[in-house]
Amino acid sequence: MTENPSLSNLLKEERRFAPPVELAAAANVTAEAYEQAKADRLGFWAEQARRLTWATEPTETLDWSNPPFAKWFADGKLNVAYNCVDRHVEAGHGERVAIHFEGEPGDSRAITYAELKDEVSRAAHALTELGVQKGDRVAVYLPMIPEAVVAMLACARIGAAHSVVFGGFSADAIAARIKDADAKVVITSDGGYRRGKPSALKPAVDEAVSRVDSVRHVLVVQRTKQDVAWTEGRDVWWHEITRKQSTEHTPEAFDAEHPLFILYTSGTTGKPKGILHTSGGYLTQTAYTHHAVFDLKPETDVYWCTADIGWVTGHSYITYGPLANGATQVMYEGTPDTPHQGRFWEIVQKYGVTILYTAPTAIRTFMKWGDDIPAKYDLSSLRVLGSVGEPINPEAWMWYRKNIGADKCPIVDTWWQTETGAMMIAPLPGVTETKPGSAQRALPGIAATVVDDEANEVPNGGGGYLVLTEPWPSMLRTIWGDDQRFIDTYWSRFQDRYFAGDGAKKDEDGDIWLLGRVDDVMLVSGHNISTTEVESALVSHPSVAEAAVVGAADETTGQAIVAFVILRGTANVEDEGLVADLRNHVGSTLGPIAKPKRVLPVAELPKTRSGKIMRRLLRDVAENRELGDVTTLTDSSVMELIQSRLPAAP
Ligand code: 6R9
Repeated sequence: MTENPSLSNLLKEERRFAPPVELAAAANVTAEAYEQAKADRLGFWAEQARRLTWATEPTETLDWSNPPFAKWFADGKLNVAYNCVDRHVEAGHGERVAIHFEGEPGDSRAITYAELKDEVSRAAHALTELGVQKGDRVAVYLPMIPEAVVAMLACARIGAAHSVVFGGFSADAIAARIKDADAKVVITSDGGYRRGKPSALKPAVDEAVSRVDSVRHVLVVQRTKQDVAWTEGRDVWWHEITRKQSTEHTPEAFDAEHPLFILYTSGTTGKPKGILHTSGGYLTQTAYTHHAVFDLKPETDVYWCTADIGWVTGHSYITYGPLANGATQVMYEGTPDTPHQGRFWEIVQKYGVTILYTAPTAIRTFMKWGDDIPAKYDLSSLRVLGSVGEPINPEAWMWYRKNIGADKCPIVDTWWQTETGAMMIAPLPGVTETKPGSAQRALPGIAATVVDDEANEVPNGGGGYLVLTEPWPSMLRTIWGDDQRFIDTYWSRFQDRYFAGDGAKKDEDGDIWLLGRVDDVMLVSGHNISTTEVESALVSHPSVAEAAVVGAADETTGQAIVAFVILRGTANVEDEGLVADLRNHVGSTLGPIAKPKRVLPVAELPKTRSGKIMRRLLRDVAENRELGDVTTLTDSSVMELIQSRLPAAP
């Protein structure tokens, strides 16, 4: 990418936002943390590990004697569930609400830490009764209901690794994950509420389980009370088995490196990778980053992460980080437009949410729906806003700040991955002068940089590949059952450095800007162009709410830029002048080389369940090819919709 350094710096963003004075004055973490971690990185993490309660305090910090297989805090022992629940009750916070649950139909439930402790204990006994033992795997396929968190913590409590599968994934996807992890028990529900209707979950599990041999029991939470098929002897109602268990359960201490969970990343090709996370290092970094990046004050904050539990964001920033920190959080079951497009803001107002963590895909959707919707609600409780999942376009960032954050809340754009386990690059809300669209700096204790094809670090102003240069506590330990694939995928592209698979650039201050997946980078007339920058240029046009661009094979230029755009409320899809206008807008913002050859207005874009645009499917469309694997798509009808709108290639 460095052959054309100017092209990695197409987008110029000059806006700057200082941290709010009051927040900075009382911030959990100050600029000193960077200095401290720089002076003694391992000492810094050893200190962060003391946020946790250990049954045996670790004396070792990092064992990197067999890279890339790391061990963190290896001689320490702890119980993760004890850290997330019991210790807060023991510290006198049993009456604090852990979870304000808001169901899609409008039912709600507040669960205190004391109640959560009872529920987790009962569920832990139930799993033991069903034969689950330390070291086993349990698959979890649930909607966004508190039992999802309880199930994860119950597994952690008895030392069984959970493997959460997005509710709504197909029987195929569930079966493949059960098989790969050799799961003994599956925890599911009759169904969940989605878009105003009960939607069944158990049939997919029944089908998946019929195709594998390992599963002995299916534990079924009753949520919608819809009819379910029942296999006697195998299926067990959650409420029936947990009801009869004791609320007292002694947590066993496990090694810091004991497996905590496996989470599958879809990947673009090949079978999904089971990313393995372990206990002590993972919990240390999720707890620290949740404390530092959100400035969490557990006594007064009401935190809300809108992610699904099936995404790593739900694991690290709904279940583990916030609960390890004793936070009060909101958990919402449904979609943002049920029963109306103001549902999120109604929830912020109802619970007085102070910290909101959501994804660019949601923010762009809210932009499309219009400013007047959030304006109807009292959002004045908010003080920190977070973003995760994709690069956030500067215009979406500005919209978020202005319309949700009243032009005062700092935005923390957090870069990380399933593999990294916790946030890696993000501003600190009381320290960083933020820049719209940039995740900015590696967090204290984290080492990240940008390198070129030859692995040389690029100077400020240069672009290339994002790499992590030192091991970190919450790093994946391997790919489940496939150490070689772990080495090949992440540690072979650049020697001794972790290859994240993302393109990135450094600006003149050395701040990092993420440019999208390396697989998506376009090569036009010999120039590398990032999808993110062209998309951000399109989104900066007042008529565009969302954009996805791909490079499609082209006889003259190698690849040509094809842009799919979702227009804002009043813009007209049939307006030929608008298409020309959008092409010119990109040309004048980024330069003529970045001007899309074709701009196609569409109603929807193909996305994964975590909201990431699946550009490879759009590339298939743009090149008139048959569609590749669509199993991780949220809604498969979207592709038909796009194809039907497509004029024949010029
Ligand atoms: C947490 C999560 C990881 C990939 C990652 C990158 C993209 C996530 C981002 C971001 C730019 C951010 N990504 N956060 N890109 N800025 N703040 O999303 O994990 O689902 O494994 O995806 O998501 O491309 O490599 P995961």
